Parts: sequence; structure tokens; C-alpha cells
Amino acid sequence: MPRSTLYHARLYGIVDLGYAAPASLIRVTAEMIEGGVDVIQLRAKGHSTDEVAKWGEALLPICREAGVPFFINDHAAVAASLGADGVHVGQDDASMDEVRGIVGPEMLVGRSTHSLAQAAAAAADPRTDCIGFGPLFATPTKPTYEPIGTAEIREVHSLYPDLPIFCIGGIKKENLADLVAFGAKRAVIVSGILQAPDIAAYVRSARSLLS
Ligand code: 3NM
Repeated sequence: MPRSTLYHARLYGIVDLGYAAPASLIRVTAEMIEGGVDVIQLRAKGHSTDEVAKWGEALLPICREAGVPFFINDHAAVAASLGADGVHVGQDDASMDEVRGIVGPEMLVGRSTHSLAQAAAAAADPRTDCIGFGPLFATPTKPTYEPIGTAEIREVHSLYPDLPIFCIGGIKKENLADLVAFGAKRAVIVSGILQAPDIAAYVRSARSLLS
């Protein structure tokens, strides 16, 4: 899948086992797709490689049928063996050499960044296909991370205009219009989507704010 798919993406949803029970993963993924999410990631911190592989195997065909890129968080070997579209890694995870050594040159690779300096480092490597930029606000989904605020959103987008940048952290449909006014083009929403009483409706309304 080409990087341009991520460039045109607007709303990135994460199926996070911290919020979604294993028995709900297929329904939650289908509802996110129904609402119009542009990218889906499976994130299962603290779960075994075998579990991630099992859940990834269940979700990949649903995403593939809908043409929605499917990322695996952290587990490059699982992403490679499933033939996922992408793998997302954090600052403390494997180096790009290590990740590319596992997934090869074609798979999309995303990297979390938590400052302009980290965004610069990620952007300097042409093998980085997208970045997360955050957490913008305090979030229970990543409780130990210091929020970086919204002041640098415009700058990071103007420094790296060709890099798909996904704002993340404490984003809800209620603050999305403000983020767009601050220069955000794309957003990741985790708990807002997964805790919504109607996931498809929530995604549809958040997506409509990111044109
Ligand atoms: N990564 P919510 S913030 C998974 O800044 C994740 O890299 C972040 O969850 C980063 O939408 C975050 O519930 C959590 O706030 C986002």
C-alpha cells in the first residue's frame, strides 16, 4: 500500500485492548469501518505475541475487504507474518533498521513522536511513512506521558508537508474542530471512539470534522 494512502487519510482509529474486550474486537472494527475510519491499528499492550497474532488474523480480512489500511502496534514480526499493511512503533521500540529488517521495504512503518525534535528525527529517515504527534492533551490511554499541547501543530505540519502526521492524545470529537483550527490535518482517537455508545455514529461525526 503506498504512503499516499496515509497522506489522504484523516481519522485513524485504534482497536485498543485496554478498552475493547477480546470478544468485541470484530464488532468494534466493523463499526469503525462503517463510520468511515481511514486507518485501523490493533494495539494490545501487555498481551502475548500469540494473542496479537490471533486477533490480527481476525481483523485483517475485515480491514482488507473495506480497503482500510491495517496496522499492528509494536509487533513487527506479527505484522510481517500476517501481511498487515503497516506496523507502528514507539520511541523506545526497535530502530528503523531493525523494523525494516523484519517487515521489509514495502510495509508502511509509523513512529510515535512526542516533540518537534523527535518528529525531525523520524522525518529525516525516508523509511518513516507516518508519525503520531502527541500526546497533545493528557490522556488515560497513555497516563505517564507529559502532554505537549497544541502550539507546535502548525509548525510540525509546515516543516514536513509531505509526511502524514497524525495528531494524537486526548482527542475527542468535541475538541477536533479546535485542533483543525490549530493546523491539524489528521487525528487518532482511541478512548473517544471505543467508549462511544454508538461507535459508527461517533466515527462518522469525527470524520466529518476532518475534511
Ligand atoms: N499514543 P486517547 S497518545 C496510544 O502521544 C497513544 O504517542 C500517544 O488515546 C502518543 O485517544 C496515545 O484515548 C493515547 O487519548 C491516545
